[in-house]
Amino acid sequence: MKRRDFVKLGILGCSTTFLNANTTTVKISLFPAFSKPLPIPPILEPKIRDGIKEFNLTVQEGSVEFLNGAKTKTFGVNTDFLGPTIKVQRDDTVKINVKNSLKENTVLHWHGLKVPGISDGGPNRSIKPNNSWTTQYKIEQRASMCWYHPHTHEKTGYQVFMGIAGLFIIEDEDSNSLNLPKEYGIDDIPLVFQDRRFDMKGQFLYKQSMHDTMMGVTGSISLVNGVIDPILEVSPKTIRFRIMNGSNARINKFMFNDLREFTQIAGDSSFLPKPVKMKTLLLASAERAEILVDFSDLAGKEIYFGDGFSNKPLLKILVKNEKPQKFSIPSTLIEIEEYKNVATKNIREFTLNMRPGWLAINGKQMDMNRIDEIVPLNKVEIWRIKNQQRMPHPFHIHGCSFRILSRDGKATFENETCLKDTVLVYGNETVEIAVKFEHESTKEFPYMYHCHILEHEDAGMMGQFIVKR
Ligand SMILES: [Cu+2]
Repeated sequence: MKRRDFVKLGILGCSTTFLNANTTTVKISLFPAFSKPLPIPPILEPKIRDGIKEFNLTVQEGSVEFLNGAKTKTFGVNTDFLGPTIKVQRDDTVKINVKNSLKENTVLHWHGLKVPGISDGGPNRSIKPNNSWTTQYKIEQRASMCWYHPHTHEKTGYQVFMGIAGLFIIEDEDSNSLNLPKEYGIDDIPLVFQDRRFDMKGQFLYKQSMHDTMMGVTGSISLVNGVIDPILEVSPKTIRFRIMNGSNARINKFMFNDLREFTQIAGDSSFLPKPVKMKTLLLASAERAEILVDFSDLAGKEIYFGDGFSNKPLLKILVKNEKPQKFSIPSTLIEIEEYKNVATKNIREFTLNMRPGWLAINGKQMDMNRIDEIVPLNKVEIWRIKNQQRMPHPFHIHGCSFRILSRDGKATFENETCLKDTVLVYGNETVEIAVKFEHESTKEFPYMYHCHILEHEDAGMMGQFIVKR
């Protein structure tokens, strides 16, 4: 980590050379770095009818001035880009009406939610333009930050890149009773990190080549909650960040420019058993983490949160000049009893395959007319995921959460001892997980397992499975 470079970039902002190139007639430039406030996705208020929380989500076209002088065409949910946050309690019953106002098919998938296949929003549940889909399910899982995004057959990457994604926060008895910062947008702050590539006219430049399919689409411009280089103002106290890597393909190594220590308390699908201290946090596409950061030493000062791989500041944090407040982090968080009784004979193996132009799992590319696995309901199985290339792949499974049992036979990292729904399988690595499905999925509406590099998913690194008694 070249710390000095990171700090320097933070002050000077990014180069504007490319976007000022004189081949375009449109005058586009970056806004001055760290000039716009961080937007907080609003919490969507449900209508409550007969005890059911009803949410309306409209997937629509929009436009956003990400760059100075250009209106970028976008997609969003109830707005131009990204979507509102859904916040529910465990045991709530929710009804969600999804309306498609795009000119193309789409669907919303509830990433991380343990819901039956019929409600899951996979590619088989395609919503035509000007059509709607209503689904209803009960929230039966632990406190966590899940999310929703499209899962349209062969177009997931494009539609996510255009902006369709939103957070889905679940609270439960643990999260309500633990002593943690809980004021949404004040000291409990959602951060959706994405990267984008733009063309000379300031439009998103999605998949262009075989290289994009193989490496995944990345861009040199970073967005946090839909804004380039935002600023966040906080009090000099401990702040909780709920972080999501919402990029199509990029892996982030999150860190502060002064290399300060912070504490991870939760991952994809639950809190950790106990807090884990760290200076860098690695998240692949679709992974989430909650961290606590103590800013009590920084009253009246500023600090940058950024990515150590690209050596780039992503968020400027201004700490108010107020009386600092000390906070003591709980020493333990939750007990995880899930998926302990593994029947070792139930091992299911998934090998990730990659050749130029061909991405597959167990030698088969995604086929909507083929069911790849039939999995028994309510039985803990071991799934063994083998990566035989150098490129890491984030492997995601619908309709469940799981525990990571091992990486190449060794215990996984301490900050992955929570429940997960996506696991980064490193190059030439074999990961074993313990997983159980508590809902059924059918041939008509099967669950998916896939690589969450969305260009890999769309190119065939995905399979379908049924869960039945
Ligand atoms: Cu992949």
